[in-house]
Amino acid sequence: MNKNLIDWPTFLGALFLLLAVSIPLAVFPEAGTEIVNMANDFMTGNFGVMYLIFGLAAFAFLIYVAFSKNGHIKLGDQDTDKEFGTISWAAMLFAAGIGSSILYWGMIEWAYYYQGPPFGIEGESQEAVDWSASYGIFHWGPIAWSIYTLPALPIAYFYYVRKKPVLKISEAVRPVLGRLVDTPLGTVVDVLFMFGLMGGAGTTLALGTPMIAEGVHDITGLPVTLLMKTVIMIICTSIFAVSAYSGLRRGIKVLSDINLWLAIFVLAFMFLFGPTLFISETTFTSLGLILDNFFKMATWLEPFANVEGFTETEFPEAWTVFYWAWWLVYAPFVGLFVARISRGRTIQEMVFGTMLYGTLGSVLFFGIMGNFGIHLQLTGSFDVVGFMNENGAPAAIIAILNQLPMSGIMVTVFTVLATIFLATTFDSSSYILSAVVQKEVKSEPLRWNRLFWAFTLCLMPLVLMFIGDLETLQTASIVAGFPVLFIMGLLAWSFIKASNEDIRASKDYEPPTIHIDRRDILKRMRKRKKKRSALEALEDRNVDD
Ligand code: NM2
Repeated sequence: MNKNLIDWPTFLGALFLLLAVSIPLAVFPEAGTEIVNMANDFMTGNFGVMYLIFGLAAFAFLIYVAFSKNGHIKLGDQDTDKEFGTISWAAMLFAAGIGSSILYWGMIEWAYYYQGPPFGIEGESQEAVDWSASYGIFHWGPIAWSIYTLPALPIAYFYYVRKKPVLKISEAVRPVLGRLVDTPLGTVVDVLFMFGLMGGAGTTLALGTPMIAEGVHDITGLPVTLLMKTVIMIICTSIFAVSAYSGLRRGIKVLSDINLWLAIFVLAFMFLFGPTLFISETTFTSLGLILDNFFKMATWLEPFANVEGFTETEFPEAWTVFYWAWWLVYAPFVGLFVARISRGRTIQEMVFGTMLYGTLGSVLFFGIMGNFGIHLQLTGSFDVVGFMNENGAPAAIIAILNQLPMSGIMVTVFTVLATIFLATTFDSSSYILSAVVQKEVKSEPLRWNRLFWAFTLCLMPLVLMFIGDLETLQTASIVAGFPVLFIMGLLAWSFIKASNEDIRASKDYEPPTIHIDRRDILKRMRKRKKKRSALEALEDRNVDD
C-alpha cells in the first residue's frame, strides 16, 4: 500500500541518473578521471560566463524584489506574528545553509589563493595576502546568499500567501509551466533538481569526510585509508538513521543546536587565543577590499587567457564558477527551509535577512579561521602552505588546529563538530530527496524511503573520494548545477508572475508606506475633541440626574 505513495518515474529517474554517472566512474576510475576533467574544462570554459551572469543577476533580482511592491508582501495573514525571533531565525538560516564545508574552506581556502592569486598577481606576494584573506568571504557572501534565497521567494509565497504547501520544485514553477507540470516535463524538473542536490551533497561529503578522517587519525593514531573514510560516512548516515528510526526526531534537532554552540566555542577560542588584533584588522580590511572590488570580483573571467603573452590563472573557473554552481545545486533545497522558517516576515525582511546574516556568519568563520592560518604562515611559526602541498588540505587543517593551546581538545571538538555537520547534511538532504519522490507527504516521508536516499547519498562521494582530486569533487557540483541554472530562472519568473497577478487582483492593495496628511490629522483631532466634549456633557447630565 505504501508503494502507491511513491512517484515512481521521479524515483527511478533520479536513481538511474545517479547510477549512470557513478558506476562507470567506479569501474573505470582512470578513464573516469579523464572524462570528469574534460567535462570540467568544457563546462567552465564554455559556460563559466553563464554561472557568473547568473550570480550577479540573482543578486540584482533580489535587490529589485526587496524594494519593489512585491517586497512589501507579508508572508502570512495581516495579523500573523513572526514565527521566530530574528536571532533564532538567523541562526537557523545559517545552520541550514552551511555545513561541514565552512569548516573546511574557512580554514584552508586562503592557502590556495595565497599560492595562486587572481588578477595575474604574483603568488605569495603581499598583494596575494590581501586577496587570499578576502576572496573566501566573497565566495560565501551576498551573491552566494542571493542564490540561496531566490527559490525561497516562490516557495514561501505559495506556502503563506496562496496557502498551498510546496515540497516539489515542479510545483513551484506551475505559474509558468501550467499544465505542463503534470506531463513528464514536471518529472524532469524534479529529477534534475534531485540530481543537482546529489551532486552538491557529493562535493560536501567528499570534502568533509577526509577532514574528519584526519581528525580521527590525529586523536587515535589510526591510519587514514579509504576504509576509514567509508566507515566515517556510514557512521554519519547511521547517526541520522537511528534518530529517524527510533522516533528520536528531536535528536537531530538537538544535535544541530549543540553544533551551533560548539561552532561558536571554536570561533571564540581561536579569536581569543589566536592573534586577536591581527584577525580583527585583517577581517575589517578585507571587507573594504571586497566592497571596493565587488563588481570586479563578480565578473572576472580572464577572457584573454588564450592569447599569447597573457598568463592564465584558471582562478575564475576553479573558484568563482565552481562556488556559484555549488550554491546553486543546494539552493532549491535551502529555499524550502528558508521559506518554512519565515512565516510572518515580509519578503523584504526575508531577502535582506538572508543576505545580511548569512554573510555575517561567513565573515566570522573566514575572518577568524582563515586569518588564524594566515598569521601562522606570515610569522613563520608554521608553514601551512608547505605542509599542505606535502600532505594535502585535510591534514593541513588539523595541523593548523594543532597550533592552538589545548590542541588535543580543540582537534576533538572540531572533529565532533564536522561529524555532526555531516550527519545533519545527510538528514536534511535525504528528507528532501525522499519527499520529492512521494506523491504526498503526511507528516514525514516514509521511513524506508528516507533511509534509501540517505544511503544512496553515500554513493557519489565514495566514488569521488576513490578517484578524485579537488577538481573532480568540484566537477560534481558544476555539472549537476547546469540544469538547475534554468530551473532557477523558472522559479524567479514564477514568483514575479504569481505575486504580480495577486497584487493586481487585490483592489485594496496599499503599500505599507507611512503617508502623512496634516489636514486629515487636524480634522480627526477636531472630531475626537468634539466627541470628548459630547461625552463629558453626557456624563455631566448623568451626574445631575
Ligand atoms: N555551500 C554553502 O555543508 C555544506 O557543504 C553545505 C555548501 C553551498 C558551499 C553547503
